[in-house]
Amino acid sequence: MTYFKNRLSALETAYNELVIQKNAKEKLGNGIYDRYENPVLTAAHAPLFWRYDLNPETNPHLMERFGINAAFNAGAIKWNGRYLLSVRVEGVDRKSFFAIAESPNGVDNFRFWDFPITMPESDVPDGNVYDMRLVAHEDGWVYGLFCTERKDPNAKKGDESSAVAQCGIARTKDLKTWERLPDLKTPSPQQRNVVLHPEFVNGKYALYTRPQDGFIEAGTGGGIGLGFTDSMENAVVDKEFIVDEKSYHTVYEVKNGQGPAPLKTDKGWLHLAHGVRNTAAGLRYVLYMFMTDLENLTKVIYKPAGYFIAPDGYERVGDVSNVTFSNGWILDDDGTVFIYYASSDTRMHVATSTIDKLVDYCINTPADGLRSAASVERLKGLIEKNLAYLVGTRKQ
Ligand code: M1P
Repeated sequence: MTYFKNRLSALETAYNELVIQKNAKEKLGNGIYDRYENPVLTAAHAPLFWRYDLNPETNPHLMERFGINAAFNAGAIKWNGRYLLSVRVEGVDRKSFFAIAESPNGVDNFRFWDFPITMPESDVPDGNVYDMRLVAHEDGWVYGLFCTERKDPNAKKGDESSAVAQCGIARTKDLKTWERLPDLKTPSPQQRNVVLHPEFVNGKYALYTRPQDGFIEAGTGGGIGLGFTDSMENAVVDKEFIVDEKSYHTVYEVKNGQGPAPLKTDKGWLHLAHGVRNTAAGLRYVLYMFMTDLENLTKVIYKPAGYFIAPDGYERVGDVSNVTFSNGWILDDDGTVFIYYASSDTRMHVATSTIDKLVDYCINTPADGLRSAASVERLKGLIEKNLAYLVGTRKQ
């Protein structure tokens, strides 16, 4: 009993120290956004009463009974003045589920609600669910669109890894009780990273898609698509218009996918997405940004070259190393943008910026010239401009 009490007390101390830990901006940064010193959520943020049987009679060794492996790829929403994340929590059994974590300020003190989300299943049970995007649509519902993955019914005998990914859809009014709607139907054999646009477009719901041939490979598919459906209760997209293609020798040459729903600005819709390229060490996932026209959602109007956020320092290492992934951000009334991103399929971080800075970044960062020589010309242009400016200021 002494052992149990001492161990529980030590566990509680460590947990409480973790969840009240303050977060501070990293020094200097790049002027576009600020990273923070600590992750906002990790597996260790899961409450002790999720992980342990706390009754000494039934768990005298105070062992974990439900291990949590990771907390990552979270959707985000501001709700009653609080910053909420719909976190992809992954158990040691590799199954993901969703749980809401709440913070008073968006950068620290995130705590999970007592219970995870009970996501109703559809007619064909989900094998695994993950990466939920939360969108408060102008129709009055909050939608959660996520990936539902099931074993490929056509997998050959002995093939235990082929899967089919599709877009699961649920909606709620309180983030507690969820109504499951039928999965999205599209012409593509596989779908991940489907995101609901927050406004109606010509009276229809608009959905960003990611048509893909295989479970991992984009194949002849790929790119961020846009399609329309009359209803979310039986969502059907007949045609996907490619908004942003994958392209050779870029950070999104293998595949890409929409992050959270885009933010509306007076200069256009601001998008955060992930791009994937291949390396000798495997796939590398980075975040990038672009803007689309306010009227024509398929028209990219600004797209800075390269990545916006890439794995840095300890972010590079995790269950799936060299990955940054985002499916949630929050725009505050004062223009602050909280960008929630996961590193290496393991933990959640925040970066903060403002809507003005992000629009400036998109408009004034040169686009990818797609050739080394074009990059050199662009750099020379900046150097010449700066040197002329510096000489001019010295003369004054
Ligand atoms: O492991 C990296 C990411 O891989 C997938 O993303 P995509 O569909 O673009 O390949 C997803 O499984 C995602 O959850 C994961 O973070």
